[in-house]
Amino acid sequence: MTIQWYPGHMTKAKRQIQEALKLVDGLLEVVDARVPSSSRNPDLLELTAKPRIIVLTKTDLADPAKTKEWLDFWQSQGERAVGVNLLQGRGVGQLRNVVARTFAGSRRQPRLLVVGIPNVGKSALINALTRKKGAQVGARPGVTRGKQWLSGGGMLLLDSPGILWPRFEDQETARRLAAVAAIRDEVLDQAGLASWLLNWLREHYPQGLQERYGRLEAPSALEEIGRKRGCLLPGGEVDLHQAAAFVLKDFRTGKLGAVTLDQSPSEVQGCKNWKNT
Ligand SMILES: Nc1nc2c(ncn2[C@@H]2O[C@H](COP(=O)(O)OP(=O)(O)OP(=O)(O)O)[C@@H](O)[C@H]2O)c(=O)[nH]1
Ligand SMILES: [Mg+2]
Repeated sequence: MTIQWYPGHMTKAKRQIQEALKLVDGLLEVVDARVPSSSRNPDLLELTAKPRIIVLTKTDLADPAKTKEWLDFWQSQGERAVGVNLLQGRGVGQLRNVVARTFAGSRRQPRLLVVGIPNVGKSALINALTRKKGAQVGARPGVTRGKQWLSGGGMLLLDSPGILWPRFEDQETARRLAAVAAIRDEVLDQAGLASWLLNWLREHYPQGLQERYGRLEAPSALEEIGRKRGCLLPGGEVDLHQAAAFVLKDFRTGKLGAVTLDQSPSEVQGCKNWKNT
């Protein structure tokens, strides 16, 4: 299974982002807390020297200890970084304060470009900050297509389409991004992805798996779950595609527990994503 997704609209969006950077005072780099290092787009890091705030979204779905480690790590590197849970509005006040501090002294209200990979919550973040529902939000990647200015809460925010990069350096990163739904499911081998995820969870977060599916003993966890859940084809064989969709949905909605797929900063060695931060 090789995962690759770089549709034409992302090339266009990258150009638009480069143009938009000239118009703004800084950027909010939106990163998914379940993949704090894999979801930072190496292409974006090189775009500008303007002030940047890293916003770690979906902290409700991530391992809290790892979230803290990543935030502490970035702060120790001199970055501004805030964690948010946009479903409950947690961390949004703190982010507002960081924005206010960063742009204190500026005569106009800050204009910020919101960037990140698909489906990390860029539009949801804009709605939370502006206290409006101006930006379209959706549980699949590729919802925002054009750029759109939205104002409120004392700032002017520019929403942008999520972009990935043309080639993933390693498929482990690609799989993690696919697991958090940053890559369209239609271009994936979902059964392969779900099997990989289940094996990984068995090793790293077995408790959530057991609570949801009971004890798993068969060599293929995906098949066992499919059988337990009655995802069967007419002949009685397990419908692996249906079972995979089920498992991925459970993972993405937090039913398998709060999980961070990336290692902690202390465990990552020579990571491309932050060597130049
Ligand atoms: N659990 C949880 N879900 C969130 C959070 N923030 C956003 N979401 C959900 O994530 C999904 C994607 O949100 P969007 O705001 O559309 O993401 P986006 O980054 O704008 O996506 P694109 O425009 O497709 O690139 C939606 O289903 C949101 O409800 C969060 O903090 N926690
Ligand atoms: Mg969007």
